[in-house]
Amino acid sequence: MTRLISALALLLACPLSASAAVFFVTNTHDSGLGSLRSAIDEANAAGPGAHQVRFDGPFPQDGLVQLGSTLPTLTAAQLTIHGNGYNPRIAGNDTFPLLVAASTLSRLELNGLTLSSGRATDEGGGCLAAHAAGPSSTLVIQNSRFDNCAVVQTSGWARGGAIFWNFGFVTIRDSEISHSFASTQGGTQSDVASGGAITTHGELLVERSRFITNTAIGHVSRGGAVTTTDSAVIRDSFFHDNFAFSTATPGRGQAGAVLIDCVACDAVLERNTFTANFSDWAGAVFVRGNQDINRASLVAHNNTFHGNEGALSAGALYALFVSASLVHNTFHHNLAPADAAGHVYFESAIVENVANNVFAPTAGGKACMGWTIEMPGLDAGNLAADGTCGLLVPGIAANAVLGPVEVDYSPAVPVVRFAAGSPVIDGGDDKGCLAQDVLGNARPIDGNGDGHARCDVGAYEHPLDDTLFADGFEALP
Ligand SMILES: [Ca+2]
Ligand SMILES: [Ca+2]
Repeated sequence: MTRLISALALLLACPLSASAAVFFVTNTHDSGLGSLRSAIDEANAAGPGAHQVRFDGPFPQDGLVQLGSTLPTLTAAQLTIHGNGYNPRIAGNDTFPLLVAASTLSRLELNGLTLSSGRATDEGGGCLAAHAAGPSSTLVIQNSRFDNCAVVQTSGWARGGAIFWNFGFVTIRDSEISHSFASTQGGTQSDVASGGAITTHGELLVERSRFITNTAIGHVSRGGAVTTTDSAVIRDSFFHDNFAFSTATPGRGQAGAVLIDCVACDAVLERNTFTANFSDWAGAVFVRGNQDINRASLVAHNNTFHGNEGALSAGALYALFVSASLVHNTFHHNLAPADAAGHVYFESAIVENVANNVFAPTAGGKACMGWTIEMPGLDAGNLAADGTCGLLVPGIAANAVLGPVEVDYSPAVPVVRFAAGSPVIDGGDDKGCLAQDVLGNARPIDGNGDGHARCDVGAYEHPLDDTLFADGFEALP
């Protein structure tokens, strides 16, 4: 035993990271000593260990690394590329992908980088591609931006305009993906564009991130910003102006912002806001299990859906073969044809808790449509502007004039705020009251000044002295 303990002590004294090495990027050159390309070559050749490519002085603040070709394929088993506060901007010229990972790479972290103008012309990933990523591989993106990244295919699948990570675990934190697109130009059912910003077939975690103006465009298009075929947790994030646009007639677009398409997986949406996203089916979010006995679970808490459009149906949310819990969501001014679902469409869905949601007026279409199996564990505190959400649970009747609203785009996650006097304010049911609202503020607050702190309906908990309408609409940052 003593010998074993001694051996363990020796192991602890020589951690595996002892072989880790740091390679510095000190200039903006495309190649040569001190360049990003050279540092990646060195990391690839360094053998086992958690290596790091790190920007450091005299690399200029916000320095632009203008690439003339794809960077060396990432072959190190574990690699971090760290901007180290210099905010390096790594750019292509719209003709080649920027970063490609080999199957040997098991963990990649990008921290504090901006990547732009990458183009893939194979399966996907204009700025970061890991076609061969395995089921245990990990991608972590933090404090980074992707802009104008794309995959453009003449036919077949186009997956992940900015990022295609085949399998494994993907985490995106405190980052932004914008103006990226997945495009395929064929005209058949097998020409599928997926995930204008990212496609992964692994588990996805997104926190405090923004997805702005990303597009999937093809005969079939799915997930204007995000497509995953495994479990996903998306929280504290903002999706605006993403499109899944189909060139087919009638349209075959699904999920303007997020598609979670899986068998028996878990979809968690917490404290997100979806505005001005578009597709044919599900203007914002589509969650789909694959059959009745393998339902996906959907937990949607404190989300706001405003101004999204489903050209055929489901202006905001489509849930198919899903077991769903909806608490404290705000649906407002989403759009679909008059005989279709302006806010939500539930099909063969088990509806569990439905509490403290506000189904405010649509911009067109009925608030709720579809076919559900009702089994509410909790049905309380919902407000609806029309009577159609009795589909979810029969207790939801048309019950309120909810009053005017304003969309405040100034928080990182924008909010829909109702005017003073709205029944939304202090109108919730305490049984369904979540501890925080969409901004992470504690509930409940006495929002109507009667001395009783009660939970509001919807995603936002209004303070008593809300400055609503005092300063007009905020410009989108
Ligand atoms: Ca309140
Ligand atoms: Ca009150």
